[in-house]
Amino acid sequence: ATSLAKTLAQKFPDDFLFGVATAAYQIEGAAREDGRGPSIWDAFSKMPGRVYQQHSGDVACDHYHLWEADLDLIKSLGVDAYRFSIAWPRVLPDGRGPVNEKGLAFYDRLIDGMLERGLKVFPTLYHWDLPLGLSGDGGWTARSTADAFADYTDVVVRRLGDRFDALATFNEPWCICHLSHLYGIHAPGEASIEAFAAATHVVNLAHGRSVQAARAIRPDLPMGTVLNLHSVYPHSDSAEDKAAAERAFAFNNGIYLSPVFKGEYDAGVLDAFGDKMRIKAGDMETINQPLDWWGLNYYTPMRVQHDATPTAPYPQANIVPPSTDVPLTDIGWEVFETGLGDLIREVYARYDLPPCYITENGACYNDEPVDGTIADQRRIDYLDKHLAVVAETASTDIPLKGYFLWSLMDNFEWAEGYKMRFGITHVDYTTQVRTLKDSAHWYRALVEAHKSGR
Ligand code: PNW
Repeated sequence: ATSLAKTLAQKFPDDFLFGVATAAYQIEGAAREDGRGPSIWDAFSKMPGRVYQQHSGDVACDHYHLWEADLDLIKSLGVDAYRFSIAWPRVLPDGRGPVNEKGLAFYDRLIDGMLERGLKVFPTLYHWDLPLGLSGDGGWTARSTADAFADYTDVVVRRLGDRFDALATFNEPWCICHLSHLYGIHAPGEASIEAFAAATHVVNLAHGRSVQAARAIRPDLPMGTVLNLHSVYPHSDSAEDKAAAERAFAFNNGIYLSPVFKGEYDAGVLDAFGDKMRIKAGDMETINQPLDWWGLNYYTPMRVQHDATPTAPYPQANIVPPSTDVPLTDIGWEVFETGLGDLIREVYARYDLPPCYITENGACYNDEPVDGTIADQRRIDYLDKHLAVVAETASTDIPLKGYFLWSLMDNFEWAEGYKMRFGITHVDYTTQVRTLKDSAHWYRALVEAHKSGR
């Protein structure tokens, strides 16, 4: 395995950056400690039937207390950078108003700990833990939440921003809008076109407002956003399915890419949702801030088929579940590394984009320890295939600068609770013992070989 990792390592540009990623609610625990306010995920996870066995992030990986050991773990992997998120309800327990110094102090310690260990600091401002207090106004469906997000950005950047290497506003607007407000699968569990359309525009607007707020304090801070784009494929070669795939691209990707990078919504999106988006004069200019970088999260492709139902809502495209003869991870997602390369080429062809980091990629395999070893060869295979595509793409004229593996360790996998494991480190949730999986050893060998080769 080590010699294979070496061969792969040689294919990356010298200055390519390797990292690992996590998110606050998925690892921190300490949900009621040091003045943290509740978030929509604290509330959602306690509602019956929403999260697998009503698991919650109350304790998670107890990273709030074990952060030093966790930073040592990251350091031991030899990676250059750590991508994590800042919990808004720790900083502003009610979402707005009084600042919670103890919450800021936690990230202050964490960031200093990263600097002591020579790790680059890649925070994300919002990875889904909206302060519950903002739900009263309508959460992400309310324009006032974009104001609150800009104020929160101001507080964070003032206090911590001098030590950030790059700041992301949002993690995955698609999950915040589609999954949480249209399909109702994630918090707050809304399922309406009205909520979806309103949230989409408010999240896009909040991104622009946040970039402005951050730059007002630190004009040189490299600003970006993290998108989970979908590599969309038509289920068949029929003209109908191809047209459906194009609509699905606009509905799932364009709806975030076009406002941020072109300052407009695609025509199909406007026709379908424009009257429910409550767009005001000047909004599109606010959203369209030039960015220094952007992040792409990629796990699996999206295959779609024309939806012939006469009343089907836009984009009249059904997602076709993976067939049984393709490889699947334990969460049921198709393994298709080609989709990553196709997707990056596609979006660089369609948009004028700054440099890109792969901010998440990884696989869910639920292997448990056997005699102290976690033999997750399937994860190694997944990573090997995807990283080969990343290396190949990074050596073209596409500015692909780095890769963050999801995830440093097993954690609270949202609606799937602790059942689904994406970590390269195994977490025993009873003892909080972390054990490196074979994939962690493999990743370390890859990063080490890359370092020694440059
Ligand atoms: C991303 N879906 O989430 C998130 O950024 C991570 O927090 C998460 O742990 C990781 O991917 C693995 O799931 C997603 O259902 C969660 O389509 C669900 C979906 C997509 C992304």
